[in-house]
Parts: sequence; structure tokens; C-alpha cells
Amino acid sequence: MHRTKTHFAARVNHVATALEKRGIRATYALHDRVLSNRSSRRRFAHDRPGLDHVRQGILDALERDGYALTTFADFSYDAGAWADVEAQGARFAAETQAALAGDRESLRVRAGKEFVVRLHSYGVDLGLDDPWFRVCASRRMLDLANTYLGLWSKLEYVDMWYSVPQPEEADRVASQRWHRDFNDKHLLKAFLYLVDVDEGNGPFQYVPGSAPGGRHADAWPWRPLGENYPPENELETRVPAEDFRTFTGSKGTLLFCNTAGFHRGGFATAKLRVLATVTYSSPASLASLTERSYRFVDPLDGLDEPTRFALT
Ligand SMILES: O=C(O)CCC(=O)C(=O)O
Repeated sequence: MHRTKTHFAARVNHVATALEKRGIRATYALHDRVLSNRSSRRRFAHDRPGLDHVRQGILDALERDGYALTTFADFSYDAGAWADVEAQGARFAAETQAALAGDRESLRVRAGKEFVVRLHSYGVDLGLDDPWFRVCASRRMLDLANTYLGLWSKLEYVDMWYSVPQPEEADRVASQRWHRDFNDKHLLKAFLYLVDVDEGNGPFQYVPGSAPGGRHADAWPWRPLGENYPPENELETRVPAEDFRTFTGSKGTLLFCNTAGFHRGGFATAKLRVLATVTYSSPASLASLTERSYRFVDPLDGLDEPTRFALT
């Protein structure tokens, strides 16, 4: 009896989940094609920002391969911004180290991803006094994201991560395994290394051409709530070895990447890794698949329209 009831409950749950998934997919498609993204594309097309040669080069690489590699110094010209972000990262690393050595209670970690400690996680109040957030909300970043995505984007997620070293023999889990991000088909992330990253502290890895529209887009293709994690080791049977990239790099390395394509990282074993990250996605994503990680708490007047749109 109990078994029958449990089996029935599981089936009901399965059907409900399937229906819910269908609803979410339909909402995403509607917002992508007709509702929010269409007006967002129109707004962008009416007011296209000009890009200098540095960002034009990044844009060309993103469009060709789905990633672009640079440094904060080359990207930003703003030494003050780097000093502020570097100091913020150093404070975060020191506080995390102290908490790891202590009672661990103040550590912001998510169930199943305990190997990443976050500076903010979700539900945090942020303003332009936060150095990394200020960089992410700048027109220098936003104009690049909007031009790559072809619409006025939303600044969906901003954080710093401290990857805790794992035993070398540990299995890769969660984002340490090859996956496509569920967030959106129209997605741009940036990763700024705040320590030197080599093979021992979980370099980010990517398959160029695997984002939607690319030459490897057909392998477990992106779709809303799709099969984002291929079975372990199977991606390697579909993609030639020379098509995988590993981004080791010194502190200050800045990587832009469309993570709707296949990527993994953060499998630190020999030493810790600290980086700053940001996600820009389309309004359709926030309407159906994701939630913003922060509340913007500064006054909105005084912000130009693309910035206000991105932060609200
Ligand atoms: O920590 C890493 O390098 C991987 C990050 C990742 O998978 C993601 O941002 O989706």
C-alpha cells in the first residue's frame, strides 16, 4: 500500500514537474520572441553605443568563438578601479580564510556547491560604493554586453568566489563538470582572476563554438531547462581535444564568455582560487528562468537609461 501510494505520488510529481517545465519554456519563448526581448532589442537598435578598438576586438572574438581573453588593465584603463577591486578581493579572501579556520558559520555557500564561498550570494543590497559592482554597472562593461547580446541587457548576477581546495581524488561536482548555463541563450559572463590561476587551482575551461549558433552548438543543445550537464566524459567523445581551452592566467586576467556554451572550472586542488564574476542576460531570462542576485539601493535618477534598465 505504502509503495503504491509513494509510486503514485512520484508520478503526480513527475507530471506536475513536466507541466511546470513546459510552462516555463513557453514563458521564456514568449518573452524572447515577443514580449520583453523584442522591446529590448528595439531600444538597443535605436541607440547603439560606439565601441573603441579594445572592446571591438573583444566583441569580434566573442562573436567568433564565444569567449575573449584580456586583462583588466587592457580593458579598463582605470588603475583606481583595479586597486579598489583588488583590495575588495583581498579583504574577502582574508575574511573567508579566517571563517574557514573558525566556526564556518558566516560562510556563504550553497547546498551542493560547498566548494565555493561567495562574497554576496543572493538577496544582497548593493550600490555603486561596491567596487566590483561599480565596474560591472559601468557603461564600459554594459555597452559591450549589450552590443554582444544585441539588446539592452540585465545585470543579473554579481559576486566574488573563493574556491576551496578539494582533495585531488575528489570527483568533480556541479559547475566543476562540463555544462551549459541554464540562465539564458543570450548570455555574457565575465571572470576576473584575483589570484594567479594555474592547473592547481581550478582554471576556467571552455569549448569555443559551443554557444548557440556555434559549430558545437548541436551537442546537447541549449534550451530552457534542457539537458545542461552531459554524462561525465561524454563531451570529450563529441568534441576533438584541440577544441577545449583552459584559461590559466595571472592575477588581473579578464575573460568574457558566453556560458550558454560548454564550460567548467573551480576544481581547485593545490591551492585556493579567488575571482570576481558578473552575468548579463536578457530580460526574458529574468522573466522566466532566473532571479537577480541583488537589490540596487542607490537613487535611480542620475543614471542613464541603459544603466537604469540593467540594474532594475
Ligand atoms: O568556477 C568556474 O570556473 C566555473 C564557473 C561556472 O561554471 C559558471 O559560472 O557557470
